[in-house]
Amino acid sequence: MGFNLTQKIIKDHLVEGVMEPGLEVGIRIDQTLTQDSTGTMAYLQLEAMDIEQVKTKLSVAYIDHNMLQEGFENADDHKYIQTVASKHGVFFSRPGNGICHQVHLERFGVPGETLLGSDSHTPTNGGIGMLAIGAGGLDVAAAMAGETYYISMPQVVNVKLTGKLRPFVAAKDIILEVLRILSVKGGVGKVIEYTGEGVSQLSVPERATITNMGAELGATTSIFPSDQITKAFLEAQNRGDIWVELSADSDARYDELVEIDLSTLEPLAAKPHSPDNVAPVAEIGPIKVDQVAIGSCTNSSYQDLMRVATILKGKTVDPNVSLVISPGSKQVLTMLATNGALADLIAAGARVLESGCGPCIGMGQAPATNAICLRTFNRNFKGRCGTDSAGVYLVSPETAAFSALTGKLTDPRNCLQDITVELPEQFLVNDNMIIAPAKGHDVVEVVRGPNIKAFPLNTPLPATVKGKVLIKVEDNITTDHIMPSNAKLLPYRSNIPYLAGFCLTPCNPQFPERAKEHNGGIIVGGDNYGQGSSREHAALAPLFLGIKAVLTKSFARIHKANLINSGIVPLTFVDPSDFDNIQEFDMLEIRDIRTQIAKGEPLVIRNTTQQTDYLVECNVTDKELAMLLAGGKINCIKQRIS
Ligand code: MIC
Ligand code: SF4
Repeated sequence: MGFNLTQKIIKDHLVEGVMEPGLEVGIRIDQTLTQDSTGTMAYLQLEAMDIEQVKTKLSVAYIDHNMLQEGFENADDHKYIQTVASKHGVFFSRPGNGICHQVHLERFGVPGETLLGSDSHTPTNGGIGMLAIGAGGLDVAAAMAGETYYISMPQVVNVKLTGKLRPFVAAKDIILEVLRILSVKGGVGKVIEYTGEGVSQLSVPERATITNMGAELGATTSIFPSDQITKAFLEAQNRGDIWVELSADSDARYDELVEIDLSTLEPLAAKPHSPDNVAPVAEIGPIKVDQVAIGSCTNSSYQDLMRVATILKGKTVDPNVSLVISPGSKQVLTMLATNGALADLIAAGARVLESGCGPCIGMGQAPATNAICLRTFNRNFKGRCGTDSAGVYLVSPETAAFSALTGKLTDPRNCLQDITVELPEQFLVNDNMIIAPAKGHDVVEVVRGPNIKAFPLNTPLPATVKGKVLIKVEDNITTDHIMPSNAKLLPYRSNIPYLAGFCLTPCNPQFPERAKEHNGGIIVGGDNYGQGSSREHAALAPLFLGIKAVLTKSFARIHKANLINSGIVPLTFVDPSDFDNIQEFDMLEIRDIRTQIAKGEPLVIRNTTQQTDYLVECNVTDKELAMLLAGGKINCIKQRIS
């Protein structure tokens, strides 16, 4: 039996373990990326590991999230990242150069290699056949230090694309269809691999739109083969020399098959407030729109924005719509400026922002009260745009652009206009905003602003864990709920004591106070707890507040890893209906927890308030167990070194 592409790349990078789904495998990481909002923490952790130069083939530090500089904090963090990167052998992509995933795809990604990034949308580079995985900053720091990265060997889902997309149906509609079929937790423990004749119609940026939003499935990653289209893209980026042909063997085995006939797809939208709440644009109907935002690592490529410019050329945005456009990279923006498309966008009334994440992470452009927004982004969680009462619909750039003109959600198929945009044979390549690291560790002094505070470290797991249920939350709680991010909070990503004051406040504004009052405690959650971003702040803030364990029906992958890295015990109900019996403020006690979790069998939690017991599981690997016992990954690494 042959191998699928995922198995081939894992096999090529296997350091430890057996490639059986669910078993732990250790893989070598070739490249890492960080961005600024997770990067400060990652580099503080790298410094704590005491290594002079990173051990990867390539590591890049991007500045793309914290671009508003209302005070000194963001600019200080940029300086810190620039200097710490230079000192440790990491390339630095300056603010203005673009969104990490887009720039990495253009300038650094290599088919067949592994990439670990401190951002959940790292799988974007699966668009050129990389095994690209999102992780918490500490895991990325460890990979930079040369440590093996451990994952559970994923199941591999074959998404077979047949048929041909009809005009005005976009790559975004393909991934929205996958989300409709599999849901936001359908990808947990899986890699989504795209095959079939439909693949050959998709350009690399279109493939990257699909792998990018695979993050919303909760998948470990998503990947496309590396073929002639990949070759042409890399050649157009002056990087043809790194191309290799990669695909699954013809007799490859997959764990699941999803078939999508592209010719049956129509323009889709994910309705508020979840990326899997998908319906056809035609069925939702012409709802009035207040804001249209085009950009983000999902849909801000040259091809995307050229299509938008073609639609807007010579027209004017509806008087009741605010249209904002954030180009994905300096390469994209410069090319639009050079060929005149930027002038078309500006003339039509678009508000053009600098290249970066911008409104996608609430860095400005918060919409009006009760606004309806169309965004080409990947997440529409409640409040993420900066306005709690707003409703965000996720759509393709084509749907967004036509709707910006009409002021209503508009099915682009109704607008008879040719918007074919081919990829250029040559992109405009100018890497002058990427700074190579210094030659030598000692020549650089790391600059630290006053906003950078020490990160919290846990203590070894005690014999008994006891604490009150401080909060009980429903299914699909996101890291945006656990550790909200917006223009006001992002500047404090290197200041956990400050951020902790906002932990879980979208669910209950009293939570931080409660945690302080009760000297910490336990969080109870539903299914898919911690979906969304890779931010380890969603574990570090609870750690700072004294959270000892999180008990849920199930966890999202990266958040569970971040809890373990912080020494917070992740527990799941054996019988999910026990969730209904627990009340906030119940006192839970797990006796002899160290021995109980080491046995790998279900353990008993005593609810001393209600005088009942629950059976729960602590589903962790041996390595993760060692981290929990030691009080987190850093303590574990320190123990090993000493
Ligand atoms: C996001 O899209 O939520 C972010 C902001 O890019 C996060 C990273 C972060 O919280 O800094 C992600 O996706 O991992
Ligand atoms: Fe940036 Fe948004 Fe992409 Fe996150 S999802 S990396 S905030 S553009």
